[in-house]
Formats: sequence, C-alpha cells, structure tokens
Amino acid sequence: MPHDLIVHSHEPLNAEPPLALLRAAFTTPQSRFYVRCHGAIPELDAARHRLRVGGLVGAPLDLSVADLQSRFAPRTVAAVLQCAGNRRADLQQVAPTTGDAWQGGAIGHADWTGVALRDVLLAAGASAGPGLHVVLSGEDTLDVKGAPVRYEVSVAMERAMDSDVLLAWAMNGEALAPEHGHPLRAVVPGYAGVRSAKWLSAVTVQDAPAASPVQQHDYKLLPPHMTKVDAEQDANWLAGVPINEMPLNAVICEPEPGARLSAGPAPVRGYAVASGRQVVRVDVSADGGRHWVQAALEQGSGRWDWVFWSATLDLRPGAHELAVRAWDSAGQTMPAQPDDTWNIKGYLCAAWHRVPVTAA
Ligand SMILES: Nc1nc2c(c(=O)[nH]1)N[C@H]1C(S)=C(S)[C@@H](COP(=O)(O)O)O[C@H]1N2
Ligand SMILES: [Mo]
Repeated sequence: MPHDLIVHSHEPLNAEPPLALLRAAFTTPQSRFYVRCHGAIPELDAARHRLRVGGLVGAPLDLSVADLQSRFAPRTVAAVLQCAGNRRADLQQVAPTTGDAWQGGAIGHADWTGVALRDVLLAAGASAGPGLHVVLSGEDTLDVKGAPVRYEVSVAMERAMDSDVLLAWAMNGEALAPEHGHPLRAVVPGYAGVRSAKWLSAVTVQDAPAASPVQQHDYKLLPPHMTKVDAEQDANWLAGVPINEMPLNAVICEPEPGARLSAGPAPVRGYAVASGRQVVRVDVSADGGRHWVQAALEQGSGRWDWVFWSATLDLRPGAHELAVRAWDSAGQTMPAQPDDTWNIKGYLCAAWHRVPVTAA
C-alpha cells in the first residue's frame, strides 16, 4: 500500500502525492505515484495470470507473463502517466463538478518495462487496417448503477501500433505494485491515464471502440453548459469528445498555497508536460501574470517525458499570486483561467496554475 499519499478515497483507492514530494525526483518512485482505481484492487498471481489476445486476429494467443517475457523483445519507455482529472480542484473553484478533487499530483513519470503491444498484435496476425480498435480489459470491476461491470477501454489501431505502447510488468525496474496493475498493465504514453488499463487480461481487436461505460460514458469532454443531469443522458455523453491526448500543462509544486516566505529571492519549482510535443518555455510570475520571468528547464531525452522547471522570484514584502504557464513547440500556451475550460466532469484543467503566498 502506498504511504506518503493524500488519499481522496480508500475504496476504491484514489490518492496523490503532495506536490513537493512529487517534485523531489524526475522519476517518480512507485510509493509516491498517484493511484486511480475505479473498483477494488484485484489480487492476482503473476505465475498463473493469462493474457488472451483475440477478436479480429488471424491467430489468437493465450500467454502467461513468462511467455511475454521470453517470446518478445523487452522494451523500456520513460513516460508520464496522468489522469484526465488532474487539477480538477482548480476547476471546482469555478463551480462544482463530479469526481474527486485532485490537486496537481494525479501525474507521475516512470520507466515502464514490458513488450510492445505492436509485437504481440503482429504475432497474433492482427492487421493495421483503418477502423480497427484494440480493446484492453482489466480483471477489476466497477460499480455501474449497483451492478459490477468489467473495466474496459480501447485505443484506435493506429495508436496501438506505436511501438512505445507497452504491455508492462515493471515500473522503475521493480515489479508493478498491486495498485499499479500487478502483474500486467497497458501503458499508452501521451494519452490520458484511463487508456492504460491495469490488471490486463485481454486484448481484443474489433471494428468499434469498447462498448463499456468507461469508454462510452466516462472520460468525455462535455461542453460548458452541461450539468450533472445532462451528463447522465445517453444522447449527451455520446456527443462528448473522448479524451485521449492531453493538453499542455504546468504546475507550481513549491512553494505551497498559503506559504509564508522571507522577502527577497524565492525559489519556485514545478513540472510541465506537453504529451508528445515539446515544452519549449516556462514563464513564472509573482504578480498573477502581469510580469513574467523565464524558468530554467530540466528536460528528459524522450518523447513522453515531463519537464522539471525552476525559477527564482524576487518577492517584496506583502501578498503575491504566483502563476505559471508553459509554451510548446507549436507556440501554444495555456488558458489564463480555469473558467475558460470548466466542464461538469472536471477534466483537462490546464489553466495557469496560481499559488497565493505572502512574503515578510
Ligand atoms: N483496470 C483498470 N485500469 C485502470 C484504471 C482502473 O480503475 N482499472 N484506472 C485508470 C485511470 S483513470 C488512470 S488515471 C490510471 C492510473 O494508473 P495508476 O493508478 O497506476 O497511477 O489507470 C487507468 N487504468
Ligand atoms: Mo484517470
């Protein structure tokens, strides 16, 4: 069980690290990695676990974890995993939403080891044809109107065939902890965490996205006028935009909101993430965004890394609103206010992150 984490709910387990702890290491240790579960954590035996690969494939497979490890080339990919609900607490400052009040810690960066889903699909004789979807099924169930429903999501075949999409058994060189999907999970870098199915037991190729509630109903971006009641109407959630790629984002990890600092030079640190594009600049402000200074960036070497940034602000005595915004390689930046992207489900908050502090 993870310690160090702020727990939003115990059953199902939903927890995130305090931001200063998250910022302490570029590679997030498993014990400090956020946990997002829709149901109870299944207890699975790695030696007996099976992965069934079927559907529209030429040669269905039934593999143990040891088969995956011996028959396919192992591969390690450094990637951020983040929940679509990361920073929901900031949207809830605008108006209530459904879902847990995640701060900026529903994100982490790990070295994932497994095999390419692509290699397994090709071994099963799957074709890369258009219009196909790869359904990823977990062993867990979630409660939908009082009935248990299996956790299932899907990824379009084009994306599933990217060799960075993994069937992973290890995180940072250690076996996956139970809460992170032991003994096997999918990792879909750059996509919202929901697609990275944990406790993975089936991969199914079909000609439509997964019919499950998690795929069809949850994790859709609804327009700002929709209420909780609207979001429960089938017609409305069918019209929602499925969340896959994640927006450019940046968060101040230190100091924390309400901090009392000494006047003078104040170190400010955080992370930024562009999910497959590149973070090229991070601006930090001590006056709510009227004036900005450029932060120093610590980059990784891969496509799916986050950026650690740091800056020193000169604080005069008094109250200050720290703010951060990132820029990506396409010259895009973040909305100034959470009001700009508020939605009833509380997804994809990517507004300037603002932290009130006082200096004396
Ligand atoms: N089987 C299964 N997979 C799952 C989930 C789940 O509840 N069940 N939650 C998803 C969501 S919404 C996220 S954000 C990530 C979180 O992964 P983590 O708990 O390892 O951080 O797992 C995804 N995969
Ligand atoms: Mo999530």
